[in-house]
Amino acid sequence: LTGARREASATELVERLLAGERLALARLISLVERDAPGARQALQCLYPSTGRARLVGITGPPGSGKSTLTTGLAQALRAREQRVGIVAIDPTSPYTGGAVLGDRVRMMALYADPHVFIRSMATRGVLGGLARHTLDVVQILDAFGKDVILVETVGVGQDEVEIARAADTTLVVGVPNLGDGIQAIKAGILEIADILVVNKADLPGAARLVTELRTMLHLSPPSPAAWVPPIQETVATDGRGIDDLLTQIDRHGAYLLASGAGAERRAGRAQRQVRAIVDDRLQRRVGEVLARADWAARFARIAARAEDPYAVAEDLVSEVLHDGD
Ligand SMILES: Nc1nc2c(ncn2[C@@H]2O[C@H](COP(=O)(O)OP(=O)(O)OP(=O)(O)O)[C@@H](O)[C@H]2O)c(=O)[nH]1
Ligand SMILES: [Mg+2]
Repeated sequence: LTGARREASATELVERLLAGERLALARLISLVERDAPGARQALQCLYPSTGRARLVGITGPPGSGKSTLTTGLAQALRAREQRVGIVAIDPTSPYTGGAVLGDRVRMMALYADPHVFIRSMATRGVLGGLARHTLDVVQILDAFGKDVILVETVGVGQDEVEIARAADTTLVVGVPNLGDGIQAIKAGILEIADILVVNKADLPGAARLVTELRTMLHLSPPSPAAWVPPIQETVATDGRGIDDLLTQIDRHGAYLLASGAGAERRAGRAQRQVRAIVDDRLQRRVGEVLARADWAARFARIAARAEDPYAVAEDLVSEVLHDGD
């Protein structure tokens, strides 16, 4: 009975969300983040209403100015009357405090705007994959009617790279004189950059970083070669370069459309999403099967060399696959 009631409420939330109710949006996101009952059904209901928003990933080393840049981009997009969603995968989110006053003032203006929706997601305590949850939240914002969704991640972990890979356009943000800045950019995230942003261009060393990045692009040309990532200098704190950055994002969007690379990218995203859902369900199933006490004895037998782990794993797999739900 409670199950049925919950289902009805998820369906009702979906209806209210599609009617444009912000409160329903926030509640549905919470539902999905908690993996609450009805969440999957709600996402399924929403799916036909998604696919219109442009997903822009903003990644880079800690403190490079991603949040400030995201704020600036959101403001510039609002000036073009675009509806904006922001998802910050951020252990120390300046959106929720901790930011210096100047940053906070800029963000408060965004918070007051009814056409901007900001969600910070904690990296810890997330059940299942962070990447999967982020994509779910993005889908909800998409269905709600956001034109552009900006996703900020610290470009360090595998989850973050995974999220960046899911974007239509990925910005990799570097800053001059970070010491290991160029290293951080090189370490696997340069290859996912559609646009390289040299932020804090007001600081000395910006021109040098631009030169270094240009050299790196020459040494390892991107594939597909049809798109060479432009390098855009910005000063996120005063808005310099933001409009040009937006122009580059538009250029990349046009390239994705004209070349067919966009459709390919989205199919790749769909494949990873399906795999993530399957992985998640299998993990749960394995957990459920393992929770039965009889496995403990078998593990002890493996330790005593009375059985081998391969045979036990085989039995576990067949139980996971054949045991009814
Ligand atoms: N000088 C200068 N400072 C900047 C610029 N952009 C951002 N900052 C400052 O750099 C600091 C970090 O900015 P954030 O936007 O929080 O950086 P972040 O990359 O989001 O940081 P994390 O989310 O913690 O990784 C803040 O104090 C900003 O005011 C810039 O263009 N020039
Ligand atoms: Mg940040």
